[in-house]
Amino acid sequence: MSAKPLLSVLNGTILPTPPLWMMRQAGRYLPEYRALRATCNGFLDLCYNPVKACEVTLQPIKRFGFDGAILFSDILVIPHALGQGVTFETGEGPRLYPLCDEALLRDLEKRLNWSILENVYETVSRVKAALPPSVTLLGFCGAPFTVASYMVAGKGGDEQAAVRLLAYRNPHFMQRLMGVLVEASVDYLEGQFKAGVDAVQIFDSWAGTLPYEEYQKWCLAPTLQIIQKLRARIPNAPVIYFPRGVHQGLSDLVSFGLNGIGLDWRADSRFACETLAPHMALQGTLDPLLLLAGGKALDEGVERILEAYKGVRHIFNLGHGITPPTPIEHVQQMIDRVRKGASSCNG
Ligand code: 1CP
Repeated sequence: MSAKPLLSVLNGTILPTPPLWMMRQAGRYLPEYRALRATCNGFLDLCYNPVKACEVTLQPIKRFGFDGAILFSDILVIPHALGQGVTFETGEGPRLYPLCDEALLRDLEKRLNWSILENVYETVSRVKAALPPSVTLLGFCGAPFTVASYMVAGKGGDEQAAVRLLAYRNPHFMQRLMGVLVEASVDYLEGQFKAGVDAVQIFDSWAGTLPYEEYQKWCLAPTLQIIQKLRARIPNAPVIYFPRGVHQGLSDLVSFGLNGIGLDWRADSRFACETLAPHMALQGTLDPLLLLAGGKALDEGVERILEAYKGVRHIFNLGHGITPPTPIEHVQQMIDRVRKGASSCNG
């Protein structure tokens, strides 16, 4: 067996016990995260502090022994590095200076704050040096549509109406914004690979808000460009794509050369195993609310997923990020359930 089970599943191996990590595994449900967070001025300060960001990345690995460590950062460091004003207000989520005209878009093309990302690459190097060799280090970025949705609205929520409206009213502007974000994302992911990540995930958290044709135009096309341009620089770079809320348009992805697809908690496992699994690893799909609920419902939910994805390349994960009120005992319960009998199966 490969030294890194998660990476080997991404590269084609079927394992009897799926490797496991959790979206948002470094975050507010962990007391050690909250303690370290309290020592920082703001959330972005933490993202750009390689010593602290490294420590936060390692926290869930030390506590739970996950098979994957995801770099601690945020999808909104890209707009910030391009020069857009970004702040995080406690309890309110991100706030950005809304991108509303050509002049602001031209400013972004200058990448005025780009060198700040060197801090993120340094975090990657530090994590790489500290991780056990069996743990896969995951980098990430937001997909252009999802990042643009925050850049245009200035915040999250509301089914991201502002960016959808912009795409209808001014597709030319939207196309230019996508171009800026594709180039920025490729450079950013290349920097992460050069600093030591083993694979990357592209988060398209708002992809499911679009009608099918718009999803093809604003989610699939730019994401495919990122993958192709990235692999021209980092051959065979392993990539996972997470188009949250997309169901009808998933089969389009079979020709993308993806290593993995992130499925949310509503995914149809039979469709995924029949149509997608021959082409890529399937990642997911536990409902984060089942993890919050715990008890027998959680045990049964985990068992259903293990059964549904038995015999295909599967990476156990949630269908979206863990919620802050989730008790850590529930996380341990989930892990124990997934790994029961693992020593006799995975060697
Ligand atoms: O003060 C805090 O601690 C703020 C909470 C927080 C955390 C822990 C935010 C603000 N971001 C993060 C870390 C983060 N964000 C990671 C780290 C690694 C890990 O998973 O452990 C990652 C991968 C992200 C990615 C991210 N940020 C996404 C994509 C995934 C998803 O959840 O859909 C999105 C949409 C964001 C934007 C964002 N950043 C933070 C918040 C609260 C939000 C969401 C706002 C909204 O609901 O629209």
